[in-house]
Order: sequence, then C-alpha cells, then structure tokens
Amino acid sequence: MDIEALKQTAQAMVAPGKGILAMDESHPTCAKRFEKLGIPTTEEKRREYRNMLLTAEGIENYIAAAILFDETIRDNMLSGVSFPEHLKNLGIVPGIKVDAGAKPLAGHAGETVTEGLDGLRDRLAEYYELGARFAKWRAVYNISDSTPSQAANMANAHGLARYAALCQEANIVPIVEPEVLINGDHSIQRSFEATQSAQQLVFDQLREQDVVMEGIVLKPSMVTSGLDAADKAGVQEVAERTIECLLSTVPAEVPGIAFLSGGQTDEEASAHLSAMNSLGKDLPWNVTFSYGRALQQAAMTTWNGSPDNVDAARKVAAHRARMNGLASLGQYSEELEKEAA
Ligand code: 5MM
Repeated sequence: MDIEALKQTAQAMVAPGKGILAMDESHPTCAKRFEKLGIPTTEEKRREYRNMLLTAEGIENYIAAAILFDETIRDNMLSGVSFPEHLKNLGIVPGIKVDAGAKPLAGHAGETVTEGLDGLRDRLAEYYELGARFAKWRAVYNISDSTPSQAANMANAHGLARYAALCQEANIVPIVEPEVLINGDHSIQRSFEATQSAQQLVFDQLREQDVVMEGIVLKPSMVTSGLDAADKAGVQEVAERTIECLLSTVPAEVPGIAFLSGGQTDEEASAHLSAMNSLGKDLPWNVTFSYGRALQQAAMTTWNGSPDNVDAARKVAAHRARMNGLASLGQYSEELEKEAA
C-alpha cells in the first residue's frame, strides 16, 4: 500500500473550491432519469450525455474528481479518447463505483445491505489499470419508527470498512458513503440521531479494519428534516446540525467530506453547503460536494437527448459546478443564481 499516494489522491479530490461529480448512475437509475424526459435509454445516449457533461467549459475549475460507472470507464468520449484519459487531461481524478447495489437485508423488512465484496480485489486491480484512482461504495439507511436497526447499521458499516480496506490495498482511495435517506416525515433531530449512529459505527469498523483515515473521503448525507416533514428546518439549522454531527464522528485525519445531495433541490444543496462553510468554525477537514442529481438534473433536462441542446446544457452544467465550487468556499448566494439566469 502506497500511503503517500493515497493521501495525495484524497487531498486532490477535495481541493479547496472544488468537489466531486457523481456520474456513476447504474443502468436502472440512468434509465429512470432518461425515461422521465423521454430520452432513449441506449448506450449511445448515455455516452452522448456523459460526453456533454465532461465537455462543459471550465468544469475542471470546480470539479476535482468524477465517479464513473463500469460502462463509462471502459468507454470512449465522442473524440475517441477514453473517458478516464479525458478526465486525466483535464486534471480531474477518475474514479469508479464498485458496489453492486443495496439489496434487501434478510429478516429486516424495508432495510438494505450493500453488496459487492465478492471478487472486489480483482475488480479493483482491473479498475486501477483502467485509470481509476478512487472508488465509491454507497450504503443506504432508511428512517422509520423502527429503523435503521442495529442489524442494518452493523451490516452496512462492516461492508463499507471491508471495501475501504480492499481499496487502500489496491492504492485506490475509498469514498465511504453512508446515506441516510431524506424520505419520510421525520424531524431533523431524528435525522441527527440516525446519521450520528450510522457514522459512529462506520468509523468504528474502519478502525477495526485498519483503514488509514488520511486516505479516505467521507460522502455523507446532510442532517435535514424528512422530505414530508410538516415543519422543516431552515438552511442555518441544517448547516449547524450537520457540522455538529460530523464533529462528533469524523476523525480530524480525514482530509475531506464531500456530501451527496440526496433529493435536495439544486439551490438547497448549494445553500446548505455554503452555510456549513460560513459557520466560522475551524473545521479539520475540507467540506465540499459529491453531488449527482444536484449537479446534473438541470443540465440533463436542458439537453433532453438532442444534439441541438448540447451547448445550452453544457452552460447549465458549468453553472451548477461553479455554484457548488463557490459553496465549498462559503461564497454561494441566491444573487449569483439570479445573475446567471
Ligand atoms: C449518481 O448516482 C449514484 C448511483 O446511484 P445508483 O447506484 O442507484 O445508480 C449515487 O450513488 C450517487 O453517487 C449518490 O447517491 C449521490 O447522488 P445524489 O443524487 O444523491 O447527489
């Protein structure tokens, strides 16, 4: 294991003013997004779409790393250059989603455990050859009156830690993603408790597996009210509770925390991140974004599958990347959105 290389990669992925583009939708997720817009769910369209995103002007000024799906890391841009090579040329670190998805947890209705450890060592070696320098594994936690259960917390934390250890052995930085879903009508306090206990167990298990904290990036969900909560916490409260939670769980050695957007609107995701970086606290880690939907949705809608819309869609993609780059420095404002409109 080359610890120096892991540290350098992890630091590059969360460089100040930049974040991570999550464009690792599996086929079913990509199909769901395309179908909503009436875009054909073909390999060609996925290539055109991802090509559009990665040719948005100046994207490399705000995006430090991009998470690819298996199909894309093996594929070529429309120019004929491979996706990982194109990213490298832009100074963006290429990475790969390696989990096999969240599957029903036996004996625990409504809960999941993320699978994908079998054969992972060999897959990581191949992905390294293909250019990947980091990987991603997402565990999913569902809030209800009786969940997340201790069984789901334990199983997912164990999986994340085993994955992370295998990644580091292969000189690949693991993005550790415990996502507490926003779905439900729960309070922000309930979200805080579920997120804190999930993260505590994840870090216990990471230590148990001797994972080097300097060589990981944490990708958590924010502490928010449930999507259907009657009384929703505002931006400042979300920022304060999220940072309070992370300060209680994440070791200072971790170089960066890159949030998922989890179904927040584009503006909410930018505002929350910016507020966290404006709290005036001296945080031990860089706090940035690793958004999927909140970076892509507007651009995908503008593109709508048509070559005629590529330039307009690139502008939308570049705008959202810039807004979130500024948010990672605490410099995002609603006025900036209006200026661009
Ligand atoms: C981009 O979506 C990722 C892949 O999801 P599937 O495995 O379901 O296809 C997903 O893991 C994503 O990276 C994170 O959930 C963050 O994305 P959001 O949209 O929540 O920011």
